[in-house]
Amino acid sequence: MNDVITIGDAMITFDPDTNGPLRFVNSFRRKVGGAEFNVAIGCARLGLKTGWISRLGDDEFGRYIYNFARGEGIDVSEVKLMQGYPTSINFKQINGDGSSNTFYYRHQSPTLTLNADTLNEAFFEQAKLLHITGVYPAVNNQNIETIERAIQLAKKNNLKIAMDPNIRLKLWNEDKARATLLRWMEDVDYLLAGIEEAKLLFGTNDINKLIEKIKEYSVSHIFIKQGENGAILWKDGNLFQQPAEKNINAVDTVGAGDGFDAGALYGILNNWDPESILKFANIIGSMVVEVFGDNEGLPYLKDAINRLEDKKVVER
Ligand code: KDG
Repeated sequence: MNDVITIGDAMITFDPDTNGPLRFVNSFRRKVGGAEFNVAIGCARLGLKTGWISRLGDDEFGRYIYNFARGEGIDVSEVKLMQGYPTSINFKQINGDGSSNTFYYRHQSPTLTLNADTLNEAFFEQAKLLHITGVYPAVNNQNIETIERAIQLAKKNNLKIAMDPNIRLKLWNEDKARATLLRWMEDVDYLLAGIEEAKLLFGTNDINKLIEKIKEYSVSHIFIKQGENGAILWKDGNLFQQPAEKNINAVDTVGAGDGFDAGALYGILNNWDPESILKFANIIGSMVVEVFGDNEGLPYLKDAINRLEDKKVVER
């Protein structure tokens, strides 16, 4: 039985060796990215049984991602390598101020061969929680239908549903993102939103007003990620706050939100109290930004607990 299952389009991510406009970058490091995939890796490293539904190209990059996922212990029984569809790729640009831009090459994604009819219900019957994000449905229209079917299957089989809006305006416009994601809110149990995404969806970034609006849906846990301002969690009528971790040496902020999600899902599935969930999620997010790449910094459970307890580790 999987604790967490997710659906996503993973990509080969090319990380630049130097900062600044990509036209001046001559060398890249080949890594793997994809919002849902990152969450799957994060969950698996923490020890959750994790399954991933996807399609990859039947090519060298597809094989690399498949083996990477398998090596992380992710259940890849619903991942297939498809001929005629190249594995998606993206290039990251790191700007002088540390922020990043992403350039996608994923319009003919192999996930076009995955649709509502090809989702395997048995995979949902054997799982506790479905994690969805706004990236997968933004890649193409068919993926919207696939996620809608996944939500139906999750509901039918009593899975909890977690959603991170992860709004990528390079892939769809604000109106479409808002209409689609709000339509799914009725079925969401755990919302994991960045503050800017919450504003785009609910029209305000005032925390109290936001909570009032989100409470209209049947969400049991509302997480708002505020980057350097920490994070909040609303649960059972109570609001919990956690400041951002201090003394973080951030080198690459991409993937922090996915790390936060993995930590939050781990805490929820282990019935932790809200304060511990928030603290843990924050710590996982901060560990991600200290390492280059979208998922390399995701810790194993022991490392995360050491960090949580501020334990000194013997290094030599
Ligand atoms: O959340 C991190 C992701 O942004 C990254 O891994 C790539 O899925 C990705 C995307 O579309 O931005």
